[in-house]
Amino acid sequence: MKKYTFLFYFCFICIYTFGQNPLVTHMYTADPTARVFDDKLYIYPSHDIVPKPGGKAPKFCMPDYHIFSLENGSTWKDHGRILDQNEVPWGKKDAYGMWAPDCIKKGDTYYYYYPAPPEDGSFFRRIGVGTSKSPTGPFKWEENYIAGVKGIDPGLLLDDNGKAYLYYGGGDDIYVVQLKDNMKEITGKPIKVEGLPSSYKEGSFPFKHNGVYYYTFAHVFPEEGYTIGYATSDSPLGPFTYKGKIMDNIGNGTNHHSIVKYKGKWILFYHWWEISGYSRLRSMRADYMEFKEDGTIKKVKPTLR
Ligand code: FUB
Repeated sequence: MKKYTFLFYFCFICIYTFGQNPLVTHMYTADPTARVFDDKLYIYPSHDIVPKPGGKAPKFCMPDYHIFSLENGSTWKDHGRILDQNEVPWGKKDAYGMWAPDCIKKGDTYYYYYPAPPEDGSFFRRIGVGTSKSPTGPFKWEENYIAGVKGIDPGLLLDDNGKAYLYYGGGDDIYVVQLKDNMKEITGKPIKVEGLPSSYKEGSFPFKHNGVYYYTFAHVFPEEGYTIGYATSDSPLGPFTYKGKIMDNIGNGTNHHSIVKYKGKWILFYHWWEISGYSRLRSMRADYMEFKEDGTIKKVKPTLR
């Protein structure tokens, strides 16, 4: 191999260990929760579809969930549909409301959390959970939603001491609650996440870095629209201190993200709508993210077209 060819491939591998943006093009994917399990990168996104002609389109048309894994550092493998809206034991049928999910591993079990509209048709979503011995399923779905929890966008944190926390909700109703060891029930009452800016909107994603708890989220500024921001705390239960933006607004509509360390580098996963040109048919993407020495996060400049 010639010297320059080698250099080209070396740089390519260094720059893109997560594939090319948008990450998949055969379907619309949004709200990407990335997770690294046993050194392998997975994404647990939601799925936007085009509403049927003449059908009543809900705000977002989201019928099911797929899981993706990164193969050979470049290709995202679609492991197929793992849950359809009409298979949710406690869910409203044909509601097209399968919003942002999350998945974590505790011991040798994977726990998949997802919000869906409940059978009684009430406005607030409930959060269901399924378990599997594999990161790509199949999952065994619990018959009932997690009691005591109402809201969207579950974000999970498994602390070093084995305690797990569920963050969820949108607008002013953003909560955190500890889970029991079985990961399917809460212990104690959910408490409001304190210290967030009033611009807080949705999209919880908590993680821990160098002993600090980072709580990241989407916030909306009237003059700018959706941006991704973060706050930190010395406790998973807060209160948090707002630290600023991770990403500026990249157009109208939503943004929803996750952050993982993979092969020694931090990656921010988020979504945009470069394929459809329509904010309700989104495509997941990723860009590298860096911390400054003081633990604050450098703003990410998305590699848009
Ligand atoms: O994808 C549906 C909803 O839009 C998500 O739950 C929010 O975070 C926003 O991305």
